[in-house]
Amino acid sequence: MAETTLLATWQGEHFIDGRWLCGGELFENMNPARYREVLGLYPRGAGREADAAVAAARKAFAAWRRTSRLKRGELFLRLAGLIQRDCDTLATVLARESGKVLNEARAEVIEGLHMVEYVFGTARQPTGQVVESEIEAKDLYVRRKPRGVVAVITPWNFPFAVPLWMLGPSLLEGNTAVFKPSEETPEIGQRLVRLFEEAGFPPGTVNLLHGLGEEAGDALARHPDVDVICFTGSFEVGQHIRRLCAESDRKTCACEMGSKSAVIVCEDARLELALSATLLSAFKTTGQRCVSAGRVLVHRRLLEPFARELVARARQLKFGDPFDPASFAGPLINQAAVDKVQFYNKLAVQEGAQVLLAGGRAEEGELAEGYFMRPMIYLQEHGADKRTIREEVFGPHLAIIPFDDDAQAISIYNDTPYGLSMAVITEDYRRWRLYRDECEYGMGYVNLPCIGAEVHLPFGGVKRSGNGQPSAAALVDSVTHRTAFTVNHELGITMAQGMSAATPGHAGRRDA
Ligand code: UN1
Repeated sequence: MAETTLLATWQGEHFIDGRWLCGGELFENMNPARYREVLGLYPRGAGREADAAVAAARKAFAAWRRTSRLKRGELFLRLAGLIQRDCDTLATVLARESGKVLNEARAEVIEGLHMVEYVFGTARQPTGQVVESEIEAKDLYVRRKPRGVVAVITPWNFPFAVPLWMLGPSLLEGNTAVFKPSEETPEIGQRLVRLFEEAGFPPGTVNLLHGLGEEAGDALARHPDVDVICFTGSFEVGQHIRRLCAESDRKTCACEMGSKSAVIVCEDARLELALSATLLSAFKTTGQRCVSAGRVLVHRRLLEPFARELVARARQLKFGDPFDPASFAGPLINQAAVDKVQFYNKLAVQEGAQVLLAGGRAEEGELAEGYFMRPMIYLQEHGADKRTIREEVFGPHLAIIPFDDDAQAISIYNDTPYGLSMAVITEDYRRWRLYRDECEYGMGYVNLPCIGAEVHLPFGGVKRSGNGQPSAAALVDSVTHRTAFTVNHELGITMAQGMSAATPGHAGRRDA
């Protein structure tokens, strides 16, 4: 970048084994709304720091896993109080470095808070099962055990809530963690770790490793002493992590990756509801949620009024300063994101789309200083050879795709490599049931946008969107293993399945 101004003085530090550490090469945290503004400097951790952080987590695991689950849970109650105390500051930091509008940044802090409250609330809930045996004198138990050291590698688009979806269940279950926040949003990650420290989590239970994905993130993913990788990000990186896990002798992962989510507007849809659901799904967060809709499938009978009104309303959306209450959404995160959206905007035209709203870079006044873009909306028939209606764009880029009946809508919806989120707009209970059962997704909605999940649900997808290990409430399955434990209460041994238990000197019994 040519000229830069150092506006703020955020100073990044790693947090390893309860100590804040700096040193070595630094990277800059830039403001996406004013791309010449450096918000802070952070250490560029890699192999050496990853080793230290993993070693600290491994050391802390021994005592942490033996600490009462209830005591571990109580620390989350304290953490919740601290997040409530700092909510406004956290929202401001989040909006500044991610470009998310303040109201949404606040909603994300609240989403993180909800996860922490949920984790506290579940601490006293039963976690195992007592199971009957075919032998009367035996008791069987299913008990969850922590897996060990969890690497938490998270994206910039949800830099507060998503880390908590992963850190919360991991720590409650007795794992320890190394958290690598996105290099685009290191400050909010660091603030979160400071609150974990203040809440009293013991040294080494939560470690913070700053750095670039291909350096610090990769070092963690390859580390032989990491047991689980919790990752949210692109399909390519998720695939790399899955490969590393397949080659390792014990590592597992929970990956949440890309999407080409959609809103489906049925023949009987209420137009107002369909329009609002589409605008929110496609353009909130500037289209940068993993669940953002890149497609709206519209019954041909509604196509003309829907498209006309959608475009009229999209023109009125303000993409501007994250701190201006009139802004609907802010900038894209960086130049690479702008380039990607521009590439797909152009490709849509090459693929014969009928452009209804041109989109492109917004450059008037102060917008020229940030990564601001306007929404693009186009009409496109579904077809096997069209990339823009199948590939993830991660920006304000929306295809309107007509359909003639429910069966066709379902087959269009499913005809992408992804399966994350789906919203169907209909008044007909038979119809939404059909979409519920036939569409491939992780999160389904009726008469709502396809964004806005709550934390006490599983969050994940199918096909290229996930590896069947959802996050948030469902992460517990990825960060624990279920052990079977059997106790005999009689003096002799009776085997199950009718097997003889006779050994020299003992007749044994085989009367089960
Ligand atoms: C994401 O899409 O990157 O469901 C996370 C939602 C939010 C989380 C989104 N609760 O829209």
